[in-house]
Amino acid sequence: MERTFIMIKPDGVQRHLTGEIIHRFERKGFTLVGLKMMQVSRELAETHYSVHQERPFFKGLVDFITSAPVIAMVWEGENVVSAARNLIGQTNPTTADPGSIRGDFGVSIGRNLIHGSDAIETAQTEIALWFVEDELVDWKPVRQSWLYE
Ligand code: DAT
Ligand code: MG
Repeated sequence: MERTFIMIKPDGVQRHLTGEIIHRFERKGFTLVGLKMMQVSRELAETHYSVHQERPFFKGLVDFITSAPVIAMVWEGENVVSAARNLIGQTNPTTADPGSIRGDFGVSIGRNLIHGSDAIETAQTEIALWFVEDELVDWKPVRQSWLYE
């Protein structure tokens, strides 16, 4: 089973979309294996977004992510990394498909509500960055045989 790192950004938390977002991942069929609310340090935000450090939006992005609490999560399921990116929608909410989280709730790229790992390797790195091993729970929901052949 694959795992991915998902973070509800400060705008998602402030707009009280936490339940709505978690609901979408649960209904889809994914399993929550880790969750915590936290105030992100500058150091963690800069490390998490280090691939973007030369981009003009980097400082604004780090300011934003550290401006108020976030919800950090790990979700599990078959192909969850790419499927979660589909649930989330394109980076810019203006062009994100209706039905996706960003398409349904966002209007600007700098306030796009949620982060999801972009590849299996990135997911492993991000999960290790945001969670320690004993914060993640191994469990098997009883519905599993109704989700997978
Ligand atoms: P994603 O979050 O879809 O993986 P990304 O990795 O390209 O997108 O960028 C990380 C975040 O940086 C993105 O969620 C919002 C912000 N961002 C990206 N491009 C931006 C831009 N042109 N202006 C402002 N913020 C931007
Ligand atoms: Mg990205």
